[in-house]
Amino acid sequence: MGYFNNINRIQYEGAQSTNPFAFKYYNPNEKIGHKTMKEHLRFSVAYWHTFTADGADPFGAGTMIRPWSEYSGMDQAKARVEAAFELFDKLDAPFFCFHDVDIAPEGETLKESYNNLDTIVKMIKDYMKTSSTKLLWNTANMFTHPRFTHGAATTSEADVFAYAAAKVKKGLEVGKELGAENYVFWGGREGYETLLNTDMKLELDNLARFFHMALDYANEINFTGQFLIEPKPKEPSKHQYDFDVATSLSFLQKYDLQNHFKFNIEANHATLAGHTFEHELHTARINGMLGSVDANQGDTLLGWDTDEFPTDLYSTTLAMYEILKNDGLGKGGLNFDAKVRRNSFDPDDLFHAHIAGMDSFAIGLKAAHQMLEDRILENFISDRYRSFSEGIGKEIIEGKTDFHKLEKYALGLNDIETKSGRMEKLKAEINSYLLNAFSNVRV
Ligand code: XUL
Ligand code: CO
Repeated sequence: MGYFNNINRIQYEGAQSTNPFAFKYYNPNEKIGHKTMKEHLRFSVAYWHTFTADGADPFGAGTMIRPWSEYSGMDQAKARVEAAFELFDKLDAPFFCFHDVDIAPEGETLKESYNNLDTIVKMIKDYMKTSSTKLLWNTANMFTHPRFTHGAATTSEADVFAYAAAKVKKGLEVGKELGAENYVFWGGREGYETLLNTDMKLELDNLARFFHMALDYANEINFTGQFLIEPKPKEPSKHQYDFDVATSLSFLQKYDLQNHFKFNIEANHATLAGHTFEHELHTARINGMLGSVDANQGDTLLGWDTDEFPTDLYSTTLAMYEILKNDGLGKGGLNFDAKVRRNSFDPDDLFHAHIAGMDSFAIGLKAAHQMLEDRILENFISDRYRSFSEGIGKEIIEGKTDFHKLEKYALGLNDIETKSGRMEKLKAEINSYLLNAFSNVRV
């Protein structure tokens, strides 16, 4: 007995296929450069959106038709595990991710929550013995329960800080048990609503204390996963401390944490911060801090975190460009922190959504790989900055100038020549790479 009985294993059928339950562009074993698509893309299914969420929004009840809805409590949690591994297998998903409360219901007490978690973790571990799907990361949900209303590590209540520490301690133990490649910290309520009641310095100092204690405990139990911070500027907090990569990086540097963390970059969080997805990936990359990706997209007409499945090929191309320039994601992956729309309520939609996301990143990978092979941006950029590799520019770079010398040089200048930035030409070039990525797979 299965949960998705009408669906077989999703196969790559190529761009001509009209089968909605087939990959058109994602061909797991196809080599792009020195790695297969599967190795480049390291796709992951997010447990919360796909198995736990019911489609409820602030204006209406859940809509999702799910074969496990007929159960409740721990029975439902167990049914979800069965369904999850069926879906992972049918998509041949290399990874999955979860929060503690996605997989097991919270009990009346912390002890009871631990017991529920232990039961489900044991079940997941059994499934993982025969499944090829691994755990990309797990995390603790420290934002849903009312106790976290003032935050978790940045709360005004010491008891809540202790409770949050216990949840992360348990999360690291669970991560170790299941062989997690990473552990994620997303500070949903680590921020403030108003400065009128907030001791920001104490809250930030406490957040750093919390991270140091988490690192100490990971060392103590020999948890070898990578620690990731997932920046987001707002929602649910009005102002979240991990606003974006640049802000979070300066926090990590101030508290001597930068060598122990990387970033999990989410597309829709980037746009909420007023950045592009590629800006956040780029900022992380040039600082050696790009760890993993929550692959989704926002809606330009809506100002909140819509978590749509990624289908914008321009964005997946520029994202894959950054990831390839980073020489891949290492222990990280492309986690679909994405949900089907409230009115895409059939179980089939879960497959359509993942197929769409996987195909979109496969196209992005192909286009970006070719752009890099041909060095179209690299050549343009190195030419654009050529003035810094000769003459006065070279002296600036080599530290051989000062303001006296530069002033003397500037006084001797008659005409300063500037060159065009050629943005439109570059954009048109990217379009042709995207179209070629399509036509390549058609032959
Ligand atoms: C919320 C979000 C989270 C994190 C994990 O916007 O992205 O699901 O990815 O807590
Ligand atoms: Co996320």
